[in-house]
Amino acid sequence: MSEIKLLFAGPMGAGKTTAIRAISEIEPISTEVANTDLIESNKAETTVAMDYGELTLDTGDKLRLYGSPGQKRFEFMWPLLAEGALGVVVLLDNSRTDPLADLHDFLAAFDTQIGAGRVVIAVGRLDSHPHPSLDDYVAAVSRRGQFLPVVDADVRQRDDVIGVLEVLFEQLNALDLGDSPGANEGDEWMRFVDQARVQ
Ligand SMILES: Nc1nc2c(ncn2[C@@H]2O[C@H](COP(=O)(O)OP(=O)(O)OP(=O)(O)O)[C@@H](O)[C@H]2O)c(=O)[nH]1
Ligand SMILES: [Mg+2]
Repeated sequence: MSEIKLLFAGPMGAGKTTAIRAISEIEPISTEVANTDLIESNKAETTVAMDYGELTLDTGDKLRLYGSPGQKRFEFMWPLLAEGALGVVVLLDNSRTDPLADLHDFLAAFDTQIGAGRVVIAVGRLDSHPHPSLDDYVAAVSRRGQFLPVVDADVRQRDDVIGVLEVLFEQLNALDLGDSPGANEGDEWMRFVDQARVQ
């Protein structure tokens, strides 16, 4: 039995709180307050500290799901929340003003985790806002000399969020985890990926 920490990061309104709510088996702990920055994101509430949810696998292994606050003024919290995380999901929102600029901000913020192969990018609202395309994201990542998976997801859909975690775990499975957090969890990743597929 093991406990695995994952972090959902990304800009304001990308859907970190929504994604955790979609898959958590407990009522998520959230720190929402009224959103006063309606220009940045036109939604009623915003996270000011973190989200927390849990997902226990059939094996008994527990995923501890953390979500970061998206507002730039909370940027200092991103590395704190990423500490000890086995993997990071960066959620982007294609309807924002400049999603490729968001991409670069978050690639910079999670440079260490990307270098360690622990990051996946998930882009939302591609159906209503097809540009930039997933290929544009992949090209922007590779121009930086980085490599990581880029997928599309509707974070309101549980299956989509599970699908993003599958991609993350496939990526983690390919790593030689050495002495890092979750070093002995390779088998659990595979089991998780298998389970996730049959759900
Ligand atoms: N129409 C539409 N809405 C979406 C889609 N994906 C996410 N949303 C909505 O976008 C909003 C995302 O809000 P949150 O989950 O609070 O976003 P967040 O990333 O936690 O934002 P902060 O905590 O403020 O950083 C929710 O109202 C979702 O229902 C989509 O594909 N289409
Ligand atoms: Mg939030």
